[in-house]
Amino acid sequence: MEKYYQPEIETASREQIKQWQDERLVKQVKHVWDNVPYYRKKMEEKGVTPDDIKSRDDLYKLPFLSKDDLRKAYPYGLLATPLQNCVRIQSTSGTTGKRVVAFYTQEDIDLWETCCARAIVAAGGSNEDVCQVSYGYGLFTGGPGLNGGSHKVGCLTIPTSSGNTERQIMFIRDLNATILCCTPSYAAYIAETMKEMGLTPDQIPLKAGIFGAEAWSEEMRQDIQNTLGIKAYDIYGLTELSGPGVSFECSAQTGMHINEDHFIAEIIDPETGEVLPDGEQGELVFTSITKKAFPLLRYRTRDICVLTHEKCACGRTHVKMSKPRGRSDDMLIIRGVNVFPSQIETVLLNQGYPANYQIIVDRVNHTDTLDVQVEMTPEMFTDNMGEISKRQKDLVDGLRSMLGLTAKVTLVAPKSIVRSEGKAVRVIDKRKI
Ligand code: DLL
Repeated sequence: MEKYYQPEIETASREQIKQWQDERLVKQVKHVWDNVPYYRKKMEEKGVTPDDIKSRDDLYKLPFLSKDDLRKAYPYGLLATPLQNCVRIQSTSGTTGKRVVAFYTQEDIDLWETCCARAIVAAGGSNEDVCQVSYGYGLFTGGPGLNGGSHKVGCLTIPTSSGNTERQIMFIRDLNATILCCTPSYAAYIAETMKEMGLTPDQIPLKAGIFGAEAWSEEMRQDIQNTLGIKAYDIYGLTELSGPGVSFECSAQTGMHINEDHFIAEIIDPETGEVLPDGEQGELVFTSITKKAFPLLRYRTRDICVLTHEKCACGRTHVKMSKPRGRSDDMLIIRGVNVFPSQIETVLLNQGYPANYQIIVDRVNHTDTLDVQVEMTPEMFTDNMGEISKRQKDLVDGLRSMLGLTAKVTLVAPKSIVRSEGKAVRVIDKRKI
């Protein structure tokens, strides 16, 4: 039987959800207008006042916020409550530019942790469980968010943070951890290490994993599930909106329910900004309707995905988003062709390779080059050159039919690609360096 952390909210009628969104949006717009001169100016430039926003149907009238706005307004420009009311900041890793600093009141932290608690319960967690949180703790939101959610559910929480893989495995085994929270790439690394230690899935107490913070393919999910003998659930979020738990997967494992009592989601055409209907792929835009300290309206995430209101078997009524294919700024344009690293990952895993790869893009004689370095499994490893070139050719063919582009593939020895304990760095784009 499906369990919910807050059944009355998670399975509320669509009318009820709309009513919450209408009321909360109207209040939030007023709160921002009164307290955030930066956004008020944007509204004035667009000729919109709080009186124009009577329900969520008017959302499209509001101006967008982008990462660029966050940089311009750094650090206090989007703060909507006095600093005395704030109790914490978290910050992004800054991989795509200057760090973003987000502020939280105690209530903001509470609602964030509640969202994470919903995710843990959806993954089968209860106060009987031991939840090991192997996301990084600190400025990154992964550790603190899932830690708080785990407390709320009443799990025994093991705050290992990331790194020190052998110690991770020791705790999982000695303290019978049943739920593991970390990035999918770190989960794959932990799984690989356990396999090398000769552990089989039935010797590992884990039953579920809550993995997110980076794009990962269905194939990678299968791999992790098989090696650890668990069900692997996706979780999504971003610092700007709170952190993990903006959306999470349920037992159906077919997309992530967005916590719509706190966040309104839209999909827009990234070129024109036009709102797209359900089922069309585009850029995800969020409006946070309950947060007080750092309430972003129509924030462009740059994540590309699809929304669906189709009925979910789990009984939750909140809209589902597909796995993001990665950020629009992760998308590589190679010889004019759009390429997402996750497409490359799908080809590799389908041909039996592990998710240990690196994508190197360069420009030689004015032409883009795509070099994919792929690690062989120990079973595949051979010095038979004929065998290696056949394997490489199969990968080149697979990539060509997935991407419509010829890549160079280099097979490398097991363990030669650096493992990730947090978000994996898969792409080196030398054109930008
Ligand atoms: O990664 C928050 C988080 C922590 C989510 C732990 C899930 C688990 P940021 O560091 O601000 O926050 O990065 C946010 O990561 O815009 C997406 O591009 C990407 N991302 C997050 N979750 C997923 C996911 C955290 N499940 C950015 N699938 C987002 C794909 C994801 N991409």
